[in-house]
Amino acid sequence: MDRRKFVKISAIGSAAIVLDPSKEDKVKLNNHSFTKGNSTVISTWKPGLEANKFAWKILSKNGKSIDAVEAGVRVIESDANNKSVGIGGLPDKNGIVTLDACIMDHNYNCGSVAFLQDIEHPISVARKVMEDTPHVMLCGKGALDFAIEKGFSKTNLLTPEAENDWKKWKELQTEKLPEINHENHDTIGMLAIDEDGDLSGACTTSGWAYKLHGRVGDSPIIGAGLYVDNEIGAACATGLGEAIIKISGSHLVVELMRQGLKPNEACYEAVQRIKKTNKNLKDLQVGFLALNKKGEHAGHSMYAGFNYALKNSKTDKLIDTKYEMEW
Ligand code: SD4
Repeated sequence: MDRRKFVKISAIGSAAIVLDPSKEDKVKLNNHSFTKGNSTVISTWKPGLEANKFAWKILSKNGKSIDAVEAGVRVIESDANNKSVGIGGLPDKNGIVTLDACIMDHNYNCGSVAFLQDIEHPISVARKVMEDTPHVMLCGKGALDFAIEKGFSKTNLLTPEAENDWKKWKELQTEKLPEINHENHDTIGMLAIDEDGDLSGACTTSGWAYKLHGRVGDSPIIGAGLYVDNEIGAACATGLGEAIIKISGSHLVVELMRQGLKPNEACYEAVQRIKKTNKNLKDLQVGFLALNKKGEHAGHSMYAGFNYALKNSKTDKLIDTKYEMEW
């Protein structure tokens, strides 16, 4: 979409809101209504195919989207072969696995944990933060203590394979971090809409491999790694968290949809914003996913290779997104 058309759409949107502030009419105007039978789940990268199956078990029985996204991403948190999430995630510079996760429901309720250690399911701790505390975000030792108090048990997250990879990296005697690129992505962001037309999302990761101890990425930050607005749609992000945080990426995608953009246009615009706000785009992979109230979905990434898994009553497949550049 060209800039002029986008500005025109924004202007029409604002004028209509001024003329008719009723929420119902605004939603109708923007054509953001949900039709029964359209419940859908999408999630980042190929492992999302497996995660979606578990989310779908809940959605297909008229379950809530919040339960679906939690159940879906937990599958990947438990997958020791996935080097970007939960058990088996690559550690930080000091050889310690630290996890980030967040969850958000259709009522703007959200919960998040960052820099969490020794807990297999950060997403479920994030949900407890959302449901059992007046806070949104807990981190580090405080998040761990809270998890233990809530009955989660400690687990060693560093697998021998991940430890070996870390040792090899150490032996290179380089301070250089591996780029977040097509080889070391798998963070899972998942968005779902249920039969009541309610949207939810979840995002969970072990973050950037060999990051500085204490580094937190976009994934646990509401508005950066994930955002859900039940009137409009939901979005999540994967890739270089530092670039995503700078533009509040997922919130941006949802707000662009509020202005009338389709999911593909909104994700495209967010990637353009990353282009504008970063001087060096070499190896700067980011990918956005969006799902709107009608169950329409899309993604867009900076570099080739980003894909997302889709499941609904009609289909179960992996979709390659459009992108800006080849590697
Ligand atoms: C981060 N966004 O910690 C995450 C990394 C990621 O696939 O998405 N990897 O910056």
